[in-house]
Amino acid sequence: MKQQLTIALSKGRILKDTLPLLEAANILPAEDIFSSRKLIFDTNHDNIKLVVIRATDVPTYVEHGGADMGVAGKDVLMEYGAKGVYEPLDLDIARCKLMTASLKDAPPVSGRIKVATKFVNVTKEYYARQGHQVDIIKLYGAMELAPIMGLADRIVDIVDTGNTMRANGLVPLEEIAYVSSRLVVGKAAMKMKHRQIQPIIEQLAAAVEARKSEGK
Ligand code: PRT
Ligand code: MG
Repeated sequence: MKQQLTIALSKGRILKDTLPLLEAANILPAEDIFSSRKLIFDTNHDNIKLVVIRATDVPTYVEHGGADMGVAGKDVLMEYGAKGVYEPLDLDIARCKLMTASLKDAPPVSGRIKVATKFVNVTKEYYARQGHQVDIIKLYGAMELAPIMGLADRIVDIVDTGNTMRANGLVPLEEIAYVSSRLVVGKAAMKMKHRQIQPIIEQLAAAVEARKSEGK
């Protein structure tokens, strides 16, 4: 008998790059995810369901077994510090960098650096490794605004083209991590549902390779 399998997908910008990979692994939602307000979707397999949730909630669902596997950005996984999940595959989508940044002509900071970010854990760890004392200011969005308003000396945020930072008079300084989206699998699921999960990992890996050789 086939066991039920639930895959947690990050809604937002990762989703549209995730669906073609799932399709290449022959997992197709039964209806259009983008035009629906549902949170749970049937697929072309009786035993496979998709849940579409906030990116930051994906590791939580997968670690606690609310979903068996999922797709999340490395930034989100680093910040969550997921110990209860395996990360068997780099899906090579939604690539970007986690960087520190400051105002373009910011004078050097003397003493403790004030850093605004939503990546509190990653930021703490990064500056600790550099031997810097920092005060972290947790924000939930629009980190770019913080230095402009005098709230912080630095920010830690995601950079892709750099346009957002440039438009706000900021310059990226140091790269903390390369980010792309990863397939994650719960430790319990990997053990109990290995026969179902392993072929999906392999098909997704093949889809990632195919996409790479198309030069995407
Ligand atoms: O928006 P919400 O709070 O619900 O959740 P979220 O922000 O976590 O979700 P979403 O959909 O915005 O992003 C999900 C994931 O996409 C992130 O966790 C990253 O792994 C990945 N990703 C890839 C990005 C970007 N590229 C990206 N450019 N996430 C965010 N951005 C933002 C960035 O925060 C900044 O505001 O885009 C802006 C920078 O882009 P450039 O091109 O101007 O440099
Ligand atoms: Mg967002």
